[in-house]
Amino acid sequence: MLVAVALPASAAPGTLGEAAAAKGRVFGTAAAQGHMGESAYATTLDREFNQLTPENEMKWDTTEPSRDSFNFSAADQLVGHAQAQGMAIRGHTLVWHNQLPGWVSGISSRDDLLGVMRNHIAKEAGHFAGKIDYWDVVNEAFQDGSGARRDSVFQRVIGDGYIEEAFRAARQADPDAELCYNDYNIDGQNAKSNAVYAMVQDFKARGVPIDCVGLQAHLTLGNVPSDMQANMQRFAALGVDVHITELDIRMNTPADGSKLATQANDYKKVVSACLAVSRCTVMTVWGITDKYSWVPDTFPGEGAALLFDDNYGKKPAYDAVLAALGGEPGDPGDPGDGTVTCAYARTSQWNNGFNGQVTITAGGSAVSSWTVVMTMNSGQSIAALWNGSPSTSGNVVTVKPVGWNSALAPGASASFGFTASAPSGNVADPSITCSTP
Ligand code: 9MR
Repeated sequence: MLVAVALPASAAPGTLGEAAAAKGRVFGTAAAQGHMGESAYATTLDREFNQLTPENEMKWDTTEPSRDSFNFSAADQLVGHAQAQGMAIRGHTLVWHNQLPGWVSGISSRDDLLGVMRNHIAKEAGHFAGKIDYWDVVNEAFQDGSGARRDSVFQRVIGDGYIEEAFRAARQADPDAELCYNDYNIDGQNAKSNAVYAMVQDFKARGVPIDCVGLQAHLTLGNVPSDMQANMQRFAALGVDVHITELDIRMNTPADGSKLATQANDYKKVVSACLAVSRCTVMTVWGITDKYSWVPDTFPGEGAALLFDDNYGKKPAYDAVLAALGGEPGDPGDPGDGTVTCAYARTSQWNNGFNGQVTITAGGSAVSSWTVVMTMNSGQSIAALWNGSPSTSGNVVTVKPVGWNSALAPGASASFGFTASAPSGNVADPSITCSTP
């Protein structure tokens, strides 16, 4: 007997992570432990990305808030999640002037600060050893414009040598992780990226352990450096990998169709430049959804910088990145393809009536809309219904969304409530089924 099996029309990968993997690359995102309880956040993370960078949880003020007293709990949770999902993990970051506790910035003795920095690296990189694929060992140590070293307690008190000391300590603590220098505004060729280039060249010549350079790529609309690929290529030629570590492309808000189209094209340029350089192995966006991006807090009036909108909807930039990676949209996960489940709860009751709430939850794929059918018991009728649009035929009430609660990301929920009038004493619950769209 022949069995027919339905296969997708095309076998092209349907998510960013799958598409990147098919090209031998990694596509990741920054993620925050504080949002992991939001189901659409975690589902989008798990579905689309195969690399995770803790957004703040591994920074010095979190991991060593007071001298030699370490707390890795939030980072451990993110690392555990990433490991369970088979994601690569970027450690971010061991030595940085920002999010640095006051007890460190107040140190004025060179020996003391060098000891403190080595201890921090030994304990933190040691704690995560074996789990981290890449470490941002030193972050943002150069100034914009001149390419001079940035003023920081490390630079002032230890001097130029602090960076290589940090890399040596990191190699000792975790010999298996790739060790990166990470910075912003070094995406194209300029005074700052020239200074980083000279440092990497010098480290390579002297055997200071460095394996990769992270181009953060916090970009603005329409401004992908035209020499980004050439810049990555020159770093690669020094014998290091190149990672795009914090990609986002911000615009003046609100977004509109034309800005989103420009943004999509910008994202495509970045991904294509990376794919053209064999040592550009990792691409990471700085957040999953525009809702939680750092951009509006730092640049008021700007935002909409990521691949998913506030409601986890895929933006044109998402489609452009997926296409640039060789993937194809239209696989499960696109609106309308998914299924829903629904749950009913009676929230209150009285002698001749009751209140109920129905919650509709999308499965592993997004849905564009949903329908709930409620069969009421004899003599019952709907007196009021909110957050849903009812139509009644006999004892059957069909409820559709009200617009804003129609589309659901994978794992996301919508609910509506109602008041039913019932004959005295007959407050039995309706039976409820739900479907898409
Ligand atoms: O996204 C991070 C945000 O939540 C923090 O408040 C901010 C504090 O400095 O750091 C943000 O992440 C930065 C990253 O660690 C280093 N490069 C620049 C990023 C955006 O500011």
